[in-house]
Amino acid sequence: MNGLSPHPENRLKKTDFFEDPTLPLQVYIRDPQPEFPRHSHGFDELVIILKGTALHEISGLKFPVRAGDVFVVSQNHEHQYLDMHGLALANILFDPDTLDIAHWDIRALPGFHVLFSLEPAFRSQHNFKSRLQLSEQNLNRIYELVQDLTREAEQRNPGYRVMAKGLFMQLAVSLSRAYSSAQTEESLDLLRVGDAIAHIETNYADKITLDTLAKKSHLSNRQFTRVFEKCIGRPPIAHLMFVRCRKAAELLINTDRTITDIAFDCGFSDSNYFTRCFRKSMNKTPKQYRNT
Ligand code: RM4
Ligand code: NI
Repeated sequence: MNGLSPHPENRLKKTDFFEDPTLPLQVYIRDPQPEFPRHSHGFDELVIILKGTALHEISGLKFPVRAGDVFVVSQNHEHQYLDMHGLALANILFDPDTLDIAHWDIRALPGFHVLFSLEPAFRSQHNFKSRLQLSEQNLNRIYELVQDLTREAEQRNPGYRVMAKGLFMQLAVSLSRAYSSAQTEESLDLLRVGDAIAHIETNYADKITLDTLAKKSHLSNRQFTRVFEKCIGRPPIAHLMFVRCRKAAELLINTDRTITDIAFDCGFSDSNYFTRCFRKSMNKTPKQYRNT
């Protein structure tokens, strides 16, 4: 079972659940969470369990959840809450493409990669032991942010979209930071991989080899490559090249530096090789990219 919905009729649509079509975000406080049939969504769901317990069935497996648990239900994954006892949760629906949260230095946080991509991908292998669990104190603080976000989205005062996105980003960073103090073996494994991904984001301009990355994650080169490809969709060095090209694209648009200088700034030691890589990732040569 791959967890993808075999029943498209149970796939919740953005247009039915996002009350404001101009905001790629929607908060629902389910207190209590009512019975709700198994479903998937055309959006992602950030779930914060506020009270009580339940059995969470996701991708065909069942995991107990309780107050303080935080996890992301990615698009197209089928899920359902069973055996609920006083379950209350904050459900933050978001459209990952429009909201585009993976920017700026949030990418330098290992916990961010874990929370939004690694944990959802490895959940079933880890029996959900790698989920984020907030202390009571952290949960209260996070809940305050959720309430601010709800208020902004409901009142729609001028500037509410920026405020809503800002608050969502603040939530994402706070949760990502909280993940760094996770203790289970499974979480530590994911944090190591998250650390390698964050390392690429911050050190792309320097020499980085597969050996350095695998060592950072305490895995063999083979294991690291397998885990990495499973989460990110490309092998580590191909991802490094992609990140370098993404940075180069920014510099091409925002600066007057020459193409050769940009190649060096982004960690390429040869500008012909840079041009080849760039064309592969962006479907344009650096020159064409700059001129469009
Ligand atoms: C439900 C339940 C589901 C969520 C919908 C939007 O009450 O929490 O998981 O997808 O709301
Ligand atoms: Ni759902």
